[in-house]
Amino acid sequence: MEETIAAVTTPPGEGAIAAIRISGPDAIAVGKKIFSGPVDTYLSHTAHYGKILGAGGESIDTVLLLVMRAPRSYTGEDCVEIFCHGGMLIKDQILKRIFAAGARAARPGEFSLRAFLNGKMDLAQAEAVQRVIAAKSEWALRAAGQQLEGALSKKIASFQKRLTDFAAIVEASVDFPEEGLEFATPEEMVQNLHALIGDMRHLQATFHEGKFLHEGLSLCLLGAPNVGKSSLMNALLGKERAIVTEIAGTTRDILEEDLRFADLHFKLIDTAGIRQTEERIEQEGIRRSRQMMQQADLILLILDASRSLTEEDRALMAQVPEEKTIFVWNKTDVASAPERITGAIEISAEKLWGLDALRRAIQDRLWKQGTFGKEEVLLTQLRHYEALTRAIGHCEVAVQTLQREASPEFTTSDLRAALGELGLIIGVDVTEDILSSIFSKFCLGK
Ligand SMILES: Nc1nc2c(ncn2[C@@H]2O[C@H](COP(=O)(O)OP(=O)(O)OP(=O)(O)O)[C@@H](O)[C@H]2O)c(=O)[nH]1
Ligand SMILES: [Mg+2]
Repeated sequence: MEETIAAVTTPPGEGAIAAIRISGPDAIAVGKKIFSGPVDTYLSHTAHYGKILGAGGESIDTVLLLVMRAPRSYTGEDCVEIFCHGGMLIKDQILKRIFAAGARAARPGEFSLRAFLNGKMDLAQAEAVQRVIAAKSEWALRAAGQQLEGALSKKIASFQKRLTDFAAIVEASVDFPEEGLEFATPEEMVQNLHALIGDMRHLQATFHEGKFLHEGLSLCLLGAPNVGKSSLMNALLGKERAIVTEIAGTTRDILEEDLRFADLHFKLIDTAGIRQTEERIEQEGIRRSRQMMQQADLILLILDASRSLTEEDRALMAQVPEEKTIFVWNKTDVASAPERITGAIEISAEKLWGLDALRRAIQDRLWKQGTFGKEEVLLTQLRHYEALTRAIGHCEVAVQTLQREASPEFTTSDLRAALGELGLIIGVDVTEDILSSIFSKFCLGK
């Protein structure tokens, strides 16, 4: 028998109204013990005005109480929700009454875990709940909302169906080898499987954008000393975050700030200017700048238009990974260099010139890079990405076996392994450990 659990579902602190959820087989009985009205007689999905009573029958608060009977509730269990005044003391006292009446405190994510276990949603949908709550941009919210509504689950289910059908053909041709050719030739099978792998890869490739939506994309300001990296950081943020001086080598450490524009969410990173130096602190800063060059999702390589390109500039231009770099020509307000770099965005961090063009260039780069911004199902969770990657691996082994042996029977175990991996995404045969690692990251009360 499941225990009955309860928690405040609204944020901590004071507010006008707070909500408390009680869920489990005794939810109605618990509600009846603490409420002024006959909770056990209330119809499902009805709201009732009354009082929460203390142990001695005194009134603790005037509330609205909502009854939702199983299975028509978030968790799929009997649920009672209490909307009380949002004072800390009131919430505490009501919770104490609820615990005294037979419920225990819900753990983080426990309501959603029960919703999953009771079949109200699959695992990918349950994971989306927290993403919807945590979404920091409209795009992130849209992707999480799609996942919550089951778009990803449907896609995974369609892969599963194709694999199952395929495995059935393979098994039939193993069981009835003489008629095997009637089901499918090995060439046809390879072709089918290739098509499926292609579609799975397509979904796999959306992970970069999906991850970006959730975590924010790292946007790194890189360049030689004194070119205006920190000035640009401040200009983009609209505040004096980083120290700016005319001394080369001002920034020593990595600075990181949240940046939002055009419904997108970035981690903007300022770095130490890269040059040869004997100074130990600066050397360490430069080492970190170089590390960022590798790790960042997108690089703005800043060049100084008030002087000619130096050896250092040219070396950096050659070193940065081209596919993720945008050249930025700064200090165009005092431009003296006759050179121009094709494709570079011309700005002045000091005069705030060209910032819109720079933002547009960043957006364009993202759009060009992938499926981002299109109406597609995105893979946003590492757990899903890893399972899908393993599934693809198993399918590829199956293709190789088919091609080598020209006999399908060796492929069935690989196909089954691939099916197993896909199942993990939507929550078939997942272990307790996986579940607890997923749901423990949820907010308390969700
Ligand atoms: N005229 C002009 N000066 C600028 C512009 N941007 C930055 N500067 C000046 O250039 C100098 C260096 O700017 P910073 O932003 O500190 O440069 P940085 O690249 O962060 O330098 P390090 O941290 O030392 O690597 C400062 O004196 C800024 O005022 C610009 O657009 N126009
Ligand atoms: Mg700096």
